[in-house]
Amino acid sequence: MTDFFKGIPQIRFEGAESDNEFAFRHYNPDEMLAGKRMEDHLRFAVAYWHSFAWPGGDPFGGQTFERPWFGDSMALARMKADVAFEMFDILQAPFFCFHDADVRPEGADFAENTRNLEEIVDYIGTKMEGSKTRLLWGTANLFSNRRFMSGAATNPDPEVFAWSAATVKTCMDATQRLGGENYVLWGGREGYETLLNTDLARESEQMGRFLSMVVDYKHKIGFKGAILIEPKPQEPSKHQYDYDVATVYGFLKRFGLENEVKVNIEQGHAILAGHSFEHEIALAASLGIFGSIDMNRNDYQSGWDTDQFPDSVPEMARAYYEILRAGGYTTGGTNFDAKIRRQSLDPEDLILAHVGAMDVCARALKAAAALLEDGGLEANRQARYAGWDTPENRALLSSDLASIEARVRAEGINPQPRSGRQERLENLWNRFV
Ligand code: XLS
Ligand code: NI
Ligand code: NI
Repeated sequence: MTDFFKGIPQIRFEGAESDNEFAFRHYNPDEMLAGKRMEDHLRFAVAYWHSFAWPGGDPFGGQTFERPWFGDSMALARMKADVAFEMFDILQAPFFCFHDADVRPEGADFAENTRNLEEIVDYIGTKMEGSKTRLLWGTANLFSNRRFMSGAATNPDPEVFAWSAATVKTCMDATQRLGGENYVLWGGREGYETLLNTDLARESEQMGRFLSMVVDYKHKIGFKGAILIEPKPQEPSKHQYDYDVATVYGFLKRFGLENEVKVNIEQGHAILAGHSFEHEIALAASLGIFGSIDMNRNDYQSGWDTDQFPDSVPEMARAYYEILRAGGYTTGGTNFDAKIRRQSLDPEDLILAHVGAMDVCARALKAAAALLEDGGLEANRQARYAGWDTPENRALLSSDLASIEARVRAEGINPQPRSGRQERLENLWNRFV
């Protein structure tokens, strides 16, 4: 036991009327919604990096947090894990997610990195035996160390490609060892700073080969989870190849991986790409590649990927509506890829950020589930396309232009526009949210 969270009680559901700061008002794990427990719908995960590894820096200033586990030794890495599991327990978090670099100190070479990782993964494995918290996903940090400054899989230097491939193998092993339900690839530096020095054709070939090797290795070790790509349009690189869901889908098709790899969609990344969060989720679901979400929010004025905790129920309700409509998560979940602000120094801040965000998501989920149960939106959607239900009209899609022309003339087809009813649907939406 560390004393970092001393005096902070385990958070329990007390209902909307509670004035206890350290309680859930809406997140009630056992409450049944649309045939499932709320906990099993939401599948919350804590992100190790933001909560335990981030020092509080921004582009103009360094560390603001002083945590007793900051430093480079294995002993401190174990203390970090102790604190992390204490927080998981306080929150009763069903899942967590991590990068290799979040949990182990950087070694002098590849062998030491791997040794450090294996040792700490064993330690985390032991902690998990005494905890309800499971691993939603593991991943490799292929962007912080200076060796990755020109990319990982897309690096012009084949030695960086090799290092990255070897590192991903060790991280997939670690994820497998801890029973992870997914393995994520976020290509923060898989992109470019300037086209003046970049060979696009080569870099995308390298990235395709890299991903194919990841999929092959998954099958080789019998990893049962999903491989997920996390799209983001830019930042830190000027242009990132996994720009958005549509771009990732095209990439997967090109390399024949569309049935092997899904996406992990992050709220802030969707916004950076000029989309809404629900757009990215709905598109992924329609393409059959929806996997999981990184839940957070951007600052809409600064335009950065500020990774704040979500605070808007109406916005999150749109997202959960699309997730429910897609049938809910399978291996995925709601990972809080979110960090407290650099002025939020207290241990309480860390806990209450998660408590508030879990409540926001729970409210959004409840609204979305009620709306889906009401059925009004879906009935309207169905009615809007009902014309396609007749055999003659379905046949249009397997017909040809000349035959269609003949039919239009013969039947005197003359379409009459019908209302899209948008405002009526928005009114319906607002009755539930
Ligand atoms: C950064 C990404 C990162 C991934 C995991 O913008 O969101 O945190 O989720 O590497
Ligand atoms: Ni992000
Ligand atoms: Ni993310």
